[in-house]
Amino acid sequence: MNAKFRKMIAALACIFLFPFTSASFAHGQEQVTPERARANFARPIELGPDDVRAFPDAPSGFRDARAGVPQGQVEELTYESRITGTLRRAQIYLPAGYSPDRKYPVLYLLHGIGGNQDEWRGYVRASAILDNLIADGKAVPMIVVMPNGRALPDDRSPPEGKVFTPENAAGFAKFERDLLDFLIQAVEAKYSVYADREHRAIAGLSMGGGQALNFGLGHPDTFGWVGAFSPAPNTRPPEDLLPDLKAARKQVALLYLSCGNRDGLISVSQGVHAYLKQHDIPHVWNVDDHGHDGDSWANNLYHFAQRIFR
Ligand code: FER
Repeated sequence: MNAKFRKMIAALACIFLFPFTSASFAHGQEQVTPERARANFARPIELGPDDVRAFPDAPSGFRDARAGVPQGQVEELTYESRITGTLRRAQIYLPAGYSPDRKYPVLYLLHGIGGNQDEWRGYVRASAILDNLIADGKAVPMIVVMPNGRALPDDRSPPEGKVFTPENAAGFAKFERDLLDFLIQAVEAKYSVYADREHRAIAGLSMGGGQALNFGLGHPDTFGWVGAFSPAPNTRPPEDLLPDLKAARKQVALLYLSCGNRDGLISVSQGVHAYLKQHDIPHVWNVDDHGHDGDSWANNLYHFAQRIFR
């Protein structure tokens, strides 16, 4: 092959492959389409020396209801949002023995691109995880708010084929103001909670993991504890996540990042970890042996919930 021809092939490869390179991927601003999402999930997984477990998986039964363990209560909160112009719904986990005579810290727990306010409770079984941890004294009694992170007038989970669309993804970005201006106020008006950054955590899975990083690190005065489990390509570029590195070093009580080593989206969190490491931002980086699935998210909620509010 002559040199000119080879150059032409290289140029063509650049044009066609550019949308799938980590540079554009990491920037998270790409159009969301089913094809792009498929390509993102199918990215080759390259593991580096840091991409290992920080913790073993949870002991078996950690997300099953256990005999003798008092169960928290899950109820629905409705709140008015001027972002969507609708009455919105969130699931609220109240720890066993919840009493308005005490004050509780609050974890905002966000779902994935196809999910809704029921995903953590249903698919992941977050309530049982919290019940068991709290009963064992391994987690502080806390309120867990599981909102619908798709801030659209119609916020139902889209039908198959409409999940990876720019419209659906836009709802997850709009949720930032819904959360900050409407949901938090509604939670703090109804429940007996502490209302400061030391007692507010935000975490999420996949699309919700990207939201937790974007909104949690973007609003350090609001959230002291941040967890991102398998964050999706909606994650802002690492250098935009933490514009004030000095403040971040001081302010973030816990920054917890995890992903499965079988998850095609792992390059998103690898990019965040590399940036945090480069800039000496203390964080947990837990790479477990799961995929983009509930086993990883349940295990990482188990570890994250034990490390917040203390
Ligand atoms: C993408 C692939 C996956 C994407 C989002 C996701 C924003 C989200 C996955 C999930 O929430 O499970 O390209 O683009």
